[in-house]
Amino acid sequence: MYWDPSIEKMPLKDLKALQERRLRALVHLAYEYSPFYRRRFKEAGINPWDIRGLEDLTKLPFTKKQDLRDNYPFGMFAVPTSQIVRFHASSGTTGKPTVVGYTSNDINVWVESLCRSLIACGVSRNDIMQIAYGYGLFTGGLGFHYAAERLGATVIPISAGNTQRQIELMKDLHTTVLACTPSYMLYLAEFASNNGVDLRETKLRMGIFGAEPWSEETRKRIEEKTGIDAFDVYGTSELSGPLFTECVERNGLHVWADHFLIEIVDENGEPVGEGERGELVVTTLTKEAMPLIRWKTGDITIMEEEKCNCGRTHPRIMRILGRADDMLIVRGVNVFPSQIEHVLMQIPEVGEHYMIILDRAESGLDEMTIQVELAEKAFSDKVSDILKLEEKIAEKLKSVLNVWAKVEVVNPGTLQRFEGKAKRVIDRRKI
Ligand code: DLL
Repeated sequence: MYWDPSIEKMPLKDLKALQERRLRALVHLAYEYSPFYRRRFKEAGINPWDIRGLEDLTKLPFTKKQDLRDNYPFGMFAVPTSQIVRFHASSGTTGKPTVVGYTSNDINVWVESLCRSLIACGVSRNDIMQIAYGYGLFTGGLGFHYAAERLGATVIPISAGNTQRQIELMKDLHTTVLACTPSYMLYLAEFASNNGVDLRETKLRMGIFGAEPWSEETRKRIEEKTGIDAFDVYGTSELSGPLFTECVERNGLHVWADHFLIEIVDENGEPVGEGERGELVVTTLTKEAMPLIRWKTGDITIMEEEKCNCGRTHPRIMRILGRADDMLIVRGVNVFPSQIEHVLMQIPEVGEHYMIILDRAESGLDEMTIQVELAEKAFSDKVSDILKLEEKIAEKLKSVLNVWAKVEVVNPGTLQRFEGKAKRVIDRRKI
């Protein structure tokens, strides 16, 4: 099923031509109406007329998170506030907040893009979608809300938290699709099981999980425990909010190339080779209020341009490994938390919840401690069993990722649970 087959299956040649036209219009608009980009272009010695085709894209400078912070709140906008119909904002927990504005057309593009994605992963107007992403300044709740309504599905706008109520409504209102972070899904499934509710006996058939990195192994665990199909969804507030999901083929997330032009670059900003991993850079081709040119998302992924078996021609990005700045460097070894998760979830005795703690030892070396919960079914109070398991996990981490970690196995239910984005890394090295 497609939302708009003429666009989703557009021949690649036509799609590229459309992108070129839109890119040319974008640079002219940005130069004309965005004081930020006019300044940027002048500093880089670029005239909008220099950008004639996609091959000229790399002449343009990158836009970075710091640019949004430096120009907070309105300095990145290309329209007067009278044309803005909504703001979303980041909480600013990792620095100064950032704000994103939307014209009515921007909202429309966002909603239509997510509608395409929802249809691609199998949501239909017959579905009842429980939206357990946070509503408010975070884009998750409202983003899914408007798209699901536009699709004609039934929305339960419950927002995140209040887990008991989530389960009650899920049963009573016959929820078929749940949208929330993967960490919240894990918590919800655990809560249900601790309260004698078998999610397999409800009407829930699929989940759309994102807003944070999660591994393929966690997908398997969620599916095994709950009997649902779990899909990945990616987006960032700067690009609008949740936007791209996997299709039923589940071999990457389709990026709607008529609105978003993507590149993958290495740490020096140079394009990586085909199929190589790097940072996702996005140019918004149609955003009006806050257009972004070569926006460095910070997210690490791989691009796939082959046409998908589902018939869609738009490129795909593979599951996000993590943010470049979330990469841990422990004793010279680089590792993403999602890679650690992937290894942990392959060990049946390990539960779904874990924490990574980084310390600096007196010797000056970095030390990583990984706390994992024992899986319910593996429960043992024999110290020797626990010690053996800790050793087994540490060995597996060493052999697969080459990282050395001290492993602490703790009882089920003891580590923190998360309703929104999980914070599983505590870095005490900087304190
Ligand atoms: O998290 C938008 C969103 C809402 C996406 C609901 C999906 C579902 P921000 O709060 O601006 O926006 O955070 C964006 O979250 O740069 C990634 O680092 C991370 N992220 C989002 N989706 C995924 C995903 C929303 N599927 C930041 N896998 C991004 C891994 C993800 N990381």
